[in-house]
Amino acid sequence: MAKTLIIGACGQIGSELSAKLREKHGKDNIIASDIREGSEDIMNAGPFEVLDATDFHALQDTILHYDIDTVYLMAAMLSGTAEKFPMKAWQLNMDTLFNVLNLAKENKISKVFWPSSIAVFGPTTPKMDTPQQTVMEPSTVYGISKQAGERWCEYYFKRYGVDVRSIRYPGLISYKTPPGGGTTDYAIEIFHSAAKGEKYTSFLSEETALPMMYMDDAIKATIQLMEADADDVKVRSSYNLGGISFTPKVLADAIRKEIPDFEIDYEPDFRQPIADSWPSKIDDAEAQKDWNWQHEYDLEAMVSAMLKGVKSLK
Ligand code: AKB
Repeated sequence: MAKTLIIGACGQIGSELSAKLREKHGKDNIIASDIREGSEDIMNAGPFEVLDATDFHALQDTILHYDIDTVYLMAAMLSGTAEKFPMKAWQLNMDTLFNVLNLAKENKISKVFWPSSIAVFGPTTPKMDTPQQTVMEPSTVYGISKQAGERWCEYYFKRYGVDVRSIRYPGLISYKTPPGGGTTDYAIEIFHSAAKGEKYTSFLSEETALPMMYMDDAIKATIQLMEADADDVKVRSSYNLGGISFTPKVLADAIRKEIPDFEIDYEPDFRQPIADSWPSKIDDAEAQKDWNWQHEYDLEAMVSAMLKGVKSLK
């Protein structure tokens, strides 16, 4: 069986993706890696490598050593942190992508997954039902790196035949591994406060609507896209992925259906202008048409899964 390398396997998406792929393909076929050691759950559940994917030779050595066929490049600096360290974010987000694309170009791997984001859109993009192809003038470092990355993915596909596939993730909501420095992180923090019986102070204003998705749906979409026939993958920049759309106020009201005395207040910070520049709701008709995408979790199902999950951590 061909082997798969996950870069950024200890992160929010990487950890759940590693677990799902190990369950599906057998633990020895999935090599998890990250820049540093992570939780025992990931490191002891199958092969694990400490790997800096900005180092081309270290990455190449790992790929040749394990005879890797497919790479999921999940390492990235997210929007909030990237605004604090612009050059570091650009370097991490772009160098890792070029390293992986160049190894694919040299036929050392045959398939690549690279995550893009709703951050590729900007203040001039239509906010409602944002189409696959539209105005894209991102105003954040993270968004600029993702938009450039999308252009490079498409270029490598057209020019060199690299089989690279990508999704523009909305804000992803999960409880198993904490997120790292995103603008949509409020939608996770809120559950931890609610489950502890604490008031939550949101760093986004009550009316800020953003596209979001429960992690199980995001993992399902990622694997479905990677398993699709190459001919069906028509978009080689990155696919829009919709999911659910809500504001902090709507989310707090949904939590109150299960925890009636839950309290929230609002103190918008530097992440508010980032959120204001992003779409409120995404149209994912192309993903539906090309590889039969359909999300499962609506707001109610997501809230109930999150509260159950967060409580189980205690
Ligand atoms: C972030 O908030 O930076 C990420 C994203 C939407 O890509 N969750």
